[in-house]
Amino acid sequence: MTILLYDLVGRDTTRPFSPHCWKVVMALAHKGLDISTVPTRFLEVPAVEGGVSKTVPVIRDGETVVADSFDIALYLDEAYPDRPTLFGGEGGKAMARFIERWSQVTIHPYVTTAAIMDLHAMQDAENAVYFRQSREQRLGKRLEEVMAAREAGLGNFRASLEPLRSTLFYQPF
Ligand SMILES: N[C@@H](CCC(=O)N[C@@H](CS)C(=O)NCC(=O)O)C(=O)O
Repeated sequence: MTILLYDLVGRDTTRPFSPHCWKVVMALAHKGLDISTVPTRFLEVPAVEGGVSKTVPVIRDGETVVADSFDIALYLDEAYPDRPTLFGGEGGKAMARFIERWSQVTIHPYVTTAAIMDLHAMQDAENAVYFRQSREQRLGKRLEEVMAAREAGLGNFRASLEPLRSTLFYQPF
């Protein structure tokens, strides 16, 4: 059965931009499951599947609806044990959760602020207003000020990637 993925897009519906939705696309590909995407703009997220989540990704698999990229991965491994595994057991789940948290706490904040004006430019007029308001409220600054701090934050961000650089010494990815 085809799994439906609500995938975040801007003005260009062929260019989904949410890394959390990308993770689900990759998980579905790894498991060899068929996927059909529903291009979803920011302002459409609250109505997805009757308001099941404030964020995407959300999937529908038959009667089952699951939100949150990690929960979706857990669901896929449990629902499709005959397909290639995503976690390879409990140890893999714990390690994947650590990587997910590390990425959210260390990589995500800088990358999203560094790309903030590009993300804003990708939205249609209505969604651009929502994006600016919600992000400026969250960050306590104008988007232009967030953008202006990008260069100053680059050195620290590069240094924070050292665990990845050092891992690449031992293995290709
Ligand atoms: N923990 C969630 C985070 C998902 C998330 O933050 N999604 C963002 C897009 S990348 C979203 O839907 N934001 C809606 C909004 O800001 O209104 C997951 O991994 O699925």
